[in-house]
Amino acid sequence: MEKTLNVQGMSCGHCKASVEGALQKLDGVSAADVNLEAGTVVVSYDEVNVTIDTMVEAIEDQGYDVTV
Ligand SMILES: [Cu+2]
Repeated sequence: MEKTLNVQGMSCGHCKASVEGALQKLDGVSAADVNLEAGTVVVSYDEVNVTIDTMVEAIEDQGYDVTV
């Protein structure tokens, strides 16, 4: 599955790395790619092992707001 999440507050390469790293640490996430200009992250994941809620929480834990 692939899902695009809208993430508020990402402004630089550090933000990109934080969000991508938090997602890639999760079981079931195979890839995460932040687009800073668009304010989005595209996540490739296995829905058997991870939920959208878990991904949202992981991003929020880094200090960013998410809209699905
Ligand atoms: Cu930043």
